[in-house]
Amino acid sequence: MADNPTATTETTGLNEAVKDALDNAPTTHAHLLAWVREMAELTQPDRIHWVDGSEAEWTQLTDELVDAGTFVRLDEEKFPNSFAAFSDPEDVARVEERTFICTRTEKGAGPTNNWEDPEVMRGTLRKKFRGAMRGRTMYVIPFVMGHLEASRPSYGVEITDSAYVVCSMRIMATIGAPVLEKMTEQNGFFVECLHSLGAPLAPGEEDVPWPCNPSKYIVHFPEDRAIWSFGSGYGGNALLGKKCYALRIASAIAHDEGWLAEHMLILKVTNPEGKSRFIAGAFPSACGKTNFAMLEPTIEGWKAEMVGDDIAWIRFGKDGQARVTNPEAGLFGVAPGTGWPTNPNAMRAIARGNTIFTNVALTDDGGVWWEGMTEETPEHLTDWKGRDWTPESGRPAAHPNSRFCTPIKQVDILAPEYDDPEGVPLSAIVFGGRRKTTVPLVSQSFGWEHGVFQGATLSSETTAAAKGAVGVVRRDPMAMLPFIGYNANDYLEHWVEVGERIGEDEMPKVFYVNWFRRTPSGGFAWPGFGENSRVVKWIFDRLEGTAGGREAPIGTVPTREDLDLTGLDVSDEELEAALKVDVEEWRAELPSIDEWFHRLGHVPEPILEQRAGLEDRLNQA
Ligand code: GTP
Ligand code: SPV
Ligand code: MN
Repeated sequence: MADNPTATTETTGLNEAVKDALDNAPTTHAHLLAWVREMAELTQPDRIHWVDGSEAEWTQLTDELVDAGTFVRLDEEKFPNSFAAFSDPEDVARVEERTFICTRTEKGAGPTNNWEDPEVMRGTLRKKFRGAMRGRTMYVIPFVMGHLEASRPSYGVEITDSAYVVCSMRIMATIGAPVLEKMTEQNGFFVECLHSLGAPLAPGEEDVPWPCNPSKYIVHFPEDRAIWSFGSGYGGNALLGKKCYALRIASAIAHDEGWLAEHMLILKVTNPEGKSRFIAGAFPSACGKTNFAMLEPTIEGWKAEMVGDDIAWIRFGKDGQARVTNPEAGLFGVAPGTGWPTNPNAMRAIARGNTIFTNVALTDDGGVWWEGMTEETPEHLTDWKGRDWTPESGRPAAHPNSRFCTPIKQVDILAPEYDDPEGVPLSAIVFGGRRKTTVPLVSQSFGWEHGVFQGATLSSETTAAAKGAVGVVRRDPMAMLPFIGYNANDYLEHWVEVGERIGEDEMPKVFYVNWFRRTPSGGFAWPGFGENSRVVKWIFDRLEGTAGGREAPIGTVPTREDLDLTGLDVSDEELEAALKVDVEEWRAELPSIDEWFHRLGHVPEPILEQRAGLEDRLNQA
């Protein structure tokens, strides 16, 4: 120590403000206090702010973000209490190639995740985080995913140096003083979520509106239930309660405890007789979950309400009944394509205000705009990069992964059951992807294992929700490829085992949809959005045992007569293209399924049997 007198002062010493914040912490939770102190010693913030989640705190932070140039305050009449943020152009989406699952063995992370030894990774990250919060405030956000009144609340604490993250977390989760109080009282376990932008400020150095670091690490330690995220301020990289906790860490917990943490929307459907059912849907990122969850039925007498739009925790009662909750309190929705004609429920929620927009375009009168928001394109905008924009600019005004972050309570079709800590009974699981060919509008699986096979081989064209090429077909098991916090083979095995444990009769029925199939001339074969209620009706009536269907090699599919097409404006060619099961197209699918299974390496036997069964049925067709 004597040789290196600066070691204590510079790397572990804490300034008076920080010491004070630790000594006067609003909690006696010993583990939390010790962890915050240790992280402060590592990251060296100028100040610590214990986030209480209050209105006054929101006002203070949003004012500061406006002053810093991170937020633009929107017109108070159009979007009350709402702000637009613009990220660094290199920090616009989840970074899958920089996302790691650090289990003790490489096998633990499996063939689909990036892996590093946890001790090696902690060493690497300690270097990255050392001094990373210099010149900044360390915010400590106590939060709960799901209900604070749950029998075992799912606590987390995010430490972050981003006020944008604090404001976004306040929308997306239940945060602040009430959570900390209960967590302290129960001495509750919490998931440690450490986040830094990785952009320390030297004394006197001027800040930028969107600090971040080109070197990014989104790291999970599932065995320790801990998350370390470095370098990005955007979405799922930084709002750690969402993908990192409620999917990656929670999926590992769910595997240990016998339940499912899934990338699914939850929809409540009520038929004209007043009977309600709940349906969950797993579609990959930017493939229609939020829109399906907020569907406005176009058929007489049917009602749809929303429970969740992105994440579902499915537990099984003693009676075997699957019950599902949405652990989130907000929507972090894709802006482009969200408009009055396609998703009026989202537009109404946003118009209530209290919303943070990121990477959308600004109108000249203090509003926001994105492609697909209105039928008419404004004549002049400021694009997401802050440049003048006109329809002649020849580039999108909003980033394709631009988002709105809005409290879920502002959704006026929110089902009252959203607030039930026990969750709602789940009748059906719908898988879906973005496929131009092959996959028909809807099919029903022959049973649980066949449904697991459909999910395991779910495929979709990639989107702008993650960095990398867009439009490439990839397999995305249960829409969870980027979010499984352990070995994907074990994950599939877990799905099979849950079905065996609960029994076929009690399990939700499984369907597979595709809203994105094209006609030979290139347009969408199916109009989608509200018209998807026709598919919902078929699914509902299949559950009731009242809808017809024909057995195709891939599952039971509706004929035209089985679907309610009253008043639907589609041509015969379009309908044919949407519904067709083309045996040749499906045969061509087999090698790519085999390639995928080869990559997985240890696909559970029942799923391989389903693969063989599909081939047999295709050969007989
Ligand atoms: P994440 O939030 O990334 O998980 O996305 P998501 O699955 O919630 O997707 P979202 O509902 O936001 O839709 C993504 C894009 O698909 C938007 O541009 C929508 O307009 C478009 N989309 C959604 N549903 C349909 C549909 O039924 N038909 C067509 N053609 N497009 C759709
Ligand atoms: C997704 O990509 O599935 C999202 C957006 O919902 S993010 O929160 O960035 O993961
Ligand atoms: Mn999502």
